[in-house]
Amino acid sequence: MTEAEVAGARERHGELDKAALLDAYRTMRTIRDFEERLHTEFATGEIPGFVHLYAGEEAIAAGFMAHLDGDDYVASTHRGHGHSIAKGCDVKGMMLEIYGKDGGICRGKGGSMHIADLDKGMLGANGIVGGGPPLVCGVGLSAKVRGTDQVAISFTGDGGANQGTVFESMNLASAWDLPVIFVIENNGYAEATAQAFSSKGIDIAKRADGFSMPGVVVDGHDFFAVHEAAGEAIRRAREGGGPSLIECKVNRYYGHFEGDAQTYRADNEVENIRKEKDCLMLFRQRVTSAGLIEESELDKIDEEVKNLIDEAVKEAKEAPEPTPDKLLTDVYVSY
Ligand SMILES: Cc1ncc(C[n+]2csc(CCOP(=O)(O)OP(=O)(O)O)c2C)c(N)n1
Ligand SMILES: [Mg+2]
Repeated sequence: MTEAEVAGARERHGELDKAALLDAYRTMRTIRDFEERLHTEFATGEIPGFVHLYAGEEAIAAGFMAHLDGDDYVASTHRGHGHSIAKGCDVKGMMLEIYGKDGGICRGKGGSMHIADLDKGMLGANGIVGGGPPLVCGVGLSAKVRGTDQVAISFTGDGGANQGTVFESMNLASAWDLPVIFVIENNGYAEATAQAFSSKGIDIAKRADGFSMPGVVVDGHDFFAVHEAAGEAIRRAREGGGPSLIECKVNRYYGHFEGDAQTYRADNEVENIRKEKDCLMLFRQRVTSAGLIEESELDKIDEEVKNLIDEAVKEAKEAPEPTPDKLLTDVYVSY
């Protein structure tokens, strides 16, 4: 990249102005409402398949995606609604998809765990734990060979972080200086297994040392902390400085999947986190106490998002199912 291109990229992804703060809040609020509404609707039995909710982890998706352009890439997980919304996927199209309807973002054939929109750089939610990191090595290599300043971010859970695919990808990304960021969303559990049962007590971020790349831990409830760490890693990747590992410590508000009885969690575990660490609450406190944004401006976003989600659910329920003649379309890229 020339110096002018680097300067341009810096400007594009620089400090948060008021519009960027409002955008970040809207993203987090949209994810929260989307997920809370799915929690209620799933209980009615109308939604097919598995649903894994991202509520509680919104600051991570919003903090990273605030730095991305439309042509940057994201590879997500089975808990992918938040990443998809933050990367700009159509919210109503996602709701239709989760309901398995014809107008869904993948024509109702993917469902919650396969939401993808390649036009938005969203490579997909992914039912394969540890499946995202190899994908970002692929698109990262492509961006490098084509000489663009695109970056690629993979999200992986604390459980997924122990998959061989993740280590292999970090090794290759480092050896080839790929413009890639490996994000670990450490919510303390892999299904019902607490992290202490599957790994020996060190921060996952320290594994970066083994691959000669920077590794940092951030509070995944704090949008500003995530945004800052993300900005540094993404800037480095765009400038040709290679990959990074960022571990975000966070909590999930609901079970592993909808329907999980969560007998493995302490009483009041989630209630206490909601009171003390909720990302929307922390964000609101910070921007209003600093005089950056009025409470009423955030309330207005809350209202607009509520209406959007109401409409999305209503439209998804009323939409037609795919017809049998569509059974064999979209199976292969060309056929
Ligand atoms: C390769 C593979 N192994 C196992 C599973 C079953 N599985 C689905 S989610 C999950 C736990 C993932 O935990 P983590 O990576 O911490 O993500 P979280 O659900 O906490 O977001 C497992 C074992 C899978 N989908 N794919
Ligand atoms: Mg986990």
